[in-house]
Amino acid sequence: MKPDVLQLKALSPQLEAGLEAAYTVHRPYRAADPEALIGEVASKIRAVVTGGDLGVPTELWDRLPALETVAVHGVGLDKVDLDLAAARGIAVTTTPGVLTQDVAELAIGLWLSLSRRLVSADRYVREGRWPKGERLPLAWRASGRKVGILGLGQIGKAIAAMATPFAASIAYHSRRPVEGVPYAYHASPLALAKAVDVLFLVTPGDAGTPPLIDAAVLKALGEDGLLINVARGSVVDEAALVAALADGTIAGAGLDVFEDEPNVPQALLAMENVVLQPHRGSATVEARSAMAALVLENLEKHFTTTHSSSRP
Ligand code: 8YV
Repeated sequence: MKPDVLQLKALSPQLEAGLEAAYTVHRPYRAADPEALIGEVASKIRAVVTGGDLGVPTELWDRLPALETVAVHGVGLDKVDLDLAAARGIAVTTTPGVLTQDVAELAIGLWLSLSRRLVSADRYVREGRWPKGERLPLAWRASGRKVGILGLGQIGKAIAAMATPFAASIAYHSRRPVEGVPYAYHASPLALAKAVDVLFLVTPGDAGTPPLIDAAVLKALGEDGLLINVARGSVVDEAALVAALADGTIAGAGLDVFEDEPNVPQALLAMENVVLQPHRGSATVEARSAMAALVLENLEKHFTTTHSSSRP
């Protein structure tokens, strides 16, 4: 009998087909009554497939007594209760390595778009303002800026490597100094913000702790400072960020993630000094294809090696 899998969000056709081939897949997000569907199948669900952006809603754990594994399509674990999973012996897997370059590229892209005003200049052309001779403010040179990276993991290191040809210097803050890197370490997000012009956020989110980037850090980044967030909305005090962008405390922001996705604060939509993306860091053909393969591999490993003998 195929194991029963609960898929919590829409995923690529490649991944959905792979899931269907090996499992009995239940998709509450597509059901007319998601609650009723979960109620019907909950007792037999052995695996949950979810995104890093969505995780596993707190109330779901208790409803899934037969749950053995959670396969995350992504690398973020901030919305998966790892303590609870460990206490119940539930294996949690992610898709590391295959989206590193893609998220780093988007971060660099946001920086360049913001500095060179690519998105607002594109709007200027499309809206027919060029022939009218309307004024378009000058952009800023990206090269020669001091770059800071909050979170020097795999993606942080990839951003540092990609930023190297542009940057005057690269510095970082992580919980601990990272061995063997040529970048200056700062002991806190505040110290890092003070020292740099462009601050990239790539640190894991943690909704349970106060945001690392608050009004004081934004003030330290300063009026010429740019903030690029490809991590999680929870890393930033979003209200403080909106205020800092509105009153010129910082110059601009490139944002791929938000506190309450897919809801983006209305105030940001009207600002020219922001570039906004709908959580697209890993959204390339290449990364998503490799992520799909890895989710299937992680599930297959679980069901063929770990548990096949213990279940009928
Ligand atoms: C995805 C992510 O957008 O890796 C993560 O944690 O947030 C992203 O890669 C998401 O997980 C896709 O399902």
